[in-house]
Amino acid sequence: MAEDTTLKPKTTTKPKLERPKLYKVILVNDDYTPREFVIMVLKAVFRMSEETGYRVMMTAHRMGTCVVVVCAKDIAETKAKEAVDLAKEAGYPLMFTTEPEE
Ligand code: TYC
Repeated sequence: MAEDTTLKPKTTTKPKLERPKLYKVILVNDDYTPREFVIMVLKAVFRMSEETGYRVMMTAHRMGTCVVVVCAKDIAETKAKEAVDLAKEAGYPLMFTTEPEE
């Protein structure tokens, strides 16, 4: 019967898509890579200005590490590899690592 029809409130919810985790690219200090080379890599791979590159390089030089950029995992890994490859080609031990943001 039509009178028995009860209208139920819609209780289904759209499954929420998890926001993809962001990753940090981290510049690691060493005793051998020239300062100018570090700045060149930061400018070439991470599109930094001379001034920002200098500041990031000096932060890693003084503190041991410096976060270069925070971005999607695949981009972080590609950029870190590009930067490390440039250093390897030039014979420097310069390291960039990636890690998930908290
Ligand atoms: N410590 C290096 C030097 O004195 C310069 C340098 C800075 C190297 C930052 C790596 O991530 C780095 N020549």
